[in-house]
Formats: sequence, structure tokens, C-alpha cells
Amino acid sequence: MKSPSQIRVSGSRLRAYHCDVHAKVERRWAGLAGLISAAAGLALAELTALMIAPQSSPVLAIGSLTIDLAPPWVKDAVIAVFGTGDKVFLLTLLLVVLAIVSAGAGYLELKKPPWGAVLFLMLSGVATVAVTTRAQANGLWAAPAVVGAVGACLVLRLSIRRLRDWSSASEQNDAESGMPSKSGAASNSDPRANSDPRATPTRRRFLTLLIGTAAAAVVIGIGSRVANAASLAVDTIREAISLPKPAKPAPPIAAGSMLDVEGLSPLITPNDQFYRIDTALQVPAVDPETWRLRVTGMVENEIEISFKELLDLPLIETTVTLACVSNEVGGDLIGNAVWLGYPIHKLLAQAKPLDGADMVLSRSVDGFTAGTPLEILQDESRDSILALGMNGTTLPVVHGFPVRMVVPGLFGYVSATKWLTELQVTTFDSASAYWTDRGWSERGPVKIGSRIDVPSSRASVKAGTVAVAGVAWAQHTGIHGVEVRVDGGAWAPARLSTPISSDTWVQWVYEWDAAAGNHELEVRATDSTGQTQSGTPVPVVPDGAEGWHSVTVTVS
Ligand SMILES: Nc1nc2c(c(=O)[nH]1)N[C@H]1C(S)=C(S)[C@@H](COP(=O)(O)O)O[C@H]1N2
Ligand SMILES: [Mo]
Repeated sequence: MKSPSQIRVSGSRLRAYHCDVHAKVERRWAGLAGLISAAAGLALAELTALMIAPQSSPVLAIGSLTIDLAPPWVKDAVIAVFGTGDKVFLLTLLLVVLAIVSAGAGYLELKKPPWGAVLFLMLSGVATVAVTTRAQANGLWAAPAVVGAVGACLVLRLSIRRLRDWSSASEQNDAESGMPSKSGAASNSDPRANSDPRATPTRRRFLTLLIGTAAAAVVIGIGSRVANAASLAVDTIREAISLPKPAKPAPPIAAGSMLDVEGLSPLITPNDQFYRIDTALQVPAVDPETWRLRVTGMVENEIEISFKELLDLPLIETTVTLACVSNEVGGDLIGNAVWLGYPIHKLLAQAKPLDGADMVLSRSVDGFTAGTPLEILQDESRDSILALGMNGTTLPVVHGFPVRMVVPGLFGYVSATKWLTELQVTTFDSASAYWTDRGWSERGPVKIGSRIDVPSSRASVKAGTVAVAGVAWAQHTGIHGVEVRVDGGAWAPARLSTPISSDTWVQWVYEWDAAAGNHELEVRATDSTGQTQSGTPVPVVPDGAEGWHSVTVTVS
């Protein structure tokens, strides 16, 4: 016969054995939670990279950094063993290391919170260094690693908390039943756990989080990775293209076309400063090899043209100021660039529009459409082009690579279709375009406008002569004059830069004799037909803002 104390001893020994199993299984679940948290972080990082730049994806950046840092003998050894599979080997190795570390993070978070989350943050620190030290990187490229780390930490903390709830619920059950059982964390494989009233809901909450996160991570991660790879491929193809010399180059910029005033907008807007407006959440990745432009609809001859055929045509260069209808008075949704492309009127002449057609509905690969008056596109005196070059480089992907439209004198939303794929000749009666369907005007001629660039609003300047300067535009009509007034006084003429053409903005400067105090500066322009900008404010909807731009400055 055993004494009661002996029973107690063997009982506690059993419980100790049970706890061991319990702890081991709990550790496995924690490791899995760590893995899935890391997968969620990677998926979020890929998704963020889609919005920033494909090269800002952390895994590939860590891979590239590893290649850069590896000593030559390691590289040689890897290449000797794996040959052209060296990169696959490297990525596999990285993923295995990441899997081990993230399972470890799950375990750490279980035993010593928040050290699991801290481990993820350290990983993301490495990734951030790897990404931001790449060539061409900028600070924004850190975003995928940071967003990914935050996501991974959140999932990790939440899932480990739920795992703990589940184990304490099942432990409590064991204790109350007074019987050491194999339930608890191990009970997932134990059917009896299903009837375990306290452990089941906590277990379900934990498993739902893990399974849901894993599924979302797989879908989002793979989708984003594929899209990132596609846009990276298009970047590479784009960089390899060398543009032909224009048959008709843009006229050289005459001396005096550029005013030298600090803070004044450059006459030609560099590509990386050029405003960007489109509806694309993800920038379309169009392969120029398979790209086609089709001219369809009310035409005698339908046309289909490839990128290569377009490159072989005689191209012209033209300097045109592009503006967005949403540009507020004083806003920066306007820029001036030298575009290289093929005149649209020539393509239309080949297609031969039928009588009665009065609109061209241009369509982007992403479904965006713009409705442009046919008459304007057929006008041989207007340089409307299918642009494939911008400021001496191949059209940047965000600005419509491989081909976009540029039409002088019309707002972008009715003319400047990027990632162009179709010109459908039709009528304003039978077709409508993306923004017209959303309440914007059917016709969108650019309105005359002017902007003060310096001094900036609420600037403090020294008394004496102050250069007040900015830009003014009246695309396809041309600017005749610009005037400035101070504190509602008399309008005084500003000096203009020599215009490149009536399709581009001009710079202007006014030498202001500034006296101490607070002052209001206003600007207005007059076009070459004698029409002066109206001072009555008009909102951007439905066809563009109106009003004089003003800034207040403090002179001391
Ligand atoms: N495919 C496509 N093209 C588009 C748009 C768009 O949303 N999708 N936006 C238009 C608008 S509203 C403007 S103002 C110009 C802006 O061109 P940018 O981004 O090169 O400055 O592109 C036009 N072309
Ligand atoms: Mo726009």
C-alpha cells in the first residue's frame, strides 16, 4: 500500500511530466506564431514596396547586401558548387535563416516578452540598412522594412498573448479536474479538447488568428512579389532603351529665357520634380515588346502600331507645359518638359476619321480614359504628340511608359493619357471619359494662370529691393504680360523671360522696393488675346480654378 504522501509525490511527478509535454507543445506553437508573424511582415513589406519602388523590397535588398559583403572566396565557393543556381541558393539560405530566427522570436516572445518583438525590430533594422544603402535609394525606401516590422510585431504580440490565454485556460481545466491529462496546448491533436469547455474558445481565437494571417500573408505576399518583379523588369527594359534623335529637335532655349532668381521654378521641370497625378494605385508595368497602340472606332482604316515601329517614325521634340485641372490657385500641379514623340495628327490622317466623329477617347492599359476634341488632335499647327521621351530620357514609368499623350492647351484629364493603348475615334454624344463621368467638365482647355514662387507665403524678407518672381501660363495662346500689386495698390508690370513658345509657361520677376511691415503681394497675367486673369475665386471643380495668387510677407 502506498501512503498518501507517496501518492502525492507520484502525482506531482506526473504533473511535472505533463507540464513538460505542455511546455514543449506550447513552444512549438510559439515558433509557428513567430513564423507566421514574419510572413505577415514580409507580405506587408512587399505591398509597401509596390507603392514606393520595387527595389525597396527588403528580402532582395538583404540578398544584394549579402552578395556585396561576402568575401570573394565565399562567392567563388558558392558559384563553384551551385553554378548559376547561386542566387537561388542565397535566397533559400536567407529564407531558412529568417525562418529559424522568426521561430526563435516566437519562442522569445513567449518566454521573455517583448524580446521576440525586439528581435523583429532588429531584423528590420538590418533590412533598412540594406535597402537604404542601395544605389539610387532614398529615405522613403525604408518604409517597406518599417511597415513590415510593425506588422510582424503586432501579429507576434497578439498571437503569443492568445497562445498564453489558451494554455492558461487549459491548465486551469487540468487543475480543476484534478487529473493530469494530455490536454492543454497539446490538445489540438487530442479530440477530447473539443469537449474541453474552457480551452476551446481560447484555442479557437489563437488558431483563427494564425490561419487568417497566414492565408492573407500568402495571397498578399505572392501577389505583391509578382507585381514587384514585373515592375522591376520594366524598369530594366526602360533603362536599356536608347531613344532616336528627333527629326525636328526642340528649338534651343534662347539666352534670356531663364531668369536667375533663387527659389524661382526652373523653366524646364526636371523629371523627378514633375508633378504626378493618376488613378493608378500601382503604376502599370507595360512591356514595350508586347505594347500596341490601336486606332479604332469611326475610322476608315484601323491602325495597330508597335513600340518599335513608333521609334522608327520621324519624331519631333516639343516643349509643352502640362497642367492638372485640380491645380489650386498657387498650386504646384503644373510642370514644363521637353517631350519627344510622334505627331498625333499624322497617325489620324492615316486612320482617316469618318464624318461626324468629333472626339478621340484615349484609353490607358489600366482602364483610364480621356476624351479629346478630334479637331484639336487633327490640328497640324498644334504639337499634340504620342510622347515616348521626356527631358532627354525615355518616358519615366510613372509618367506613362512606354507611351503617353501630350496635347498643348488642354488639362491632363482630357488629353494626357499615360500608358496609352488605344485611340477610339468617336463622338462626345456617344462616349464619355473617366473624369467626365465623375462630374468634371467634358471640355478642359487650360485656363490662364500665374503663380508667385518667391518670396514664399509668410516669408520674412529684408527691407530694400526684393525680387518677386514666379511663372505664368496660357498654353497655346501665350502670355502677353504679368503684373504685380502690393497691398491692393496699382498694378505694376513684371519683366518676363523670353517665351519658348505659346505652349510653355514664362518666368517673370518684379523688383519690389519693400518697406518694413506686413504686406500682401498679388499677381495676374494677361494672354496674347488681351484677356486678363479674373480676380474672382472659382473652385477647381468642374473645369479649373480661377483667381489671383497672393502671398503675405513680413519685411523688416
Ligand atoms: N492612365 C492615366 N493617365 C492619366 C491620368 C490617369 O489617372 N491615368 N491622369 C491624367 C491627369 S488628371 C493628369 S493632370 C496628367 C498628369 O500627368 P503626369 O502625372 O505625368 O504629370 O495625366 C493624365 N493621364
Ligand atoms: Mo489632372
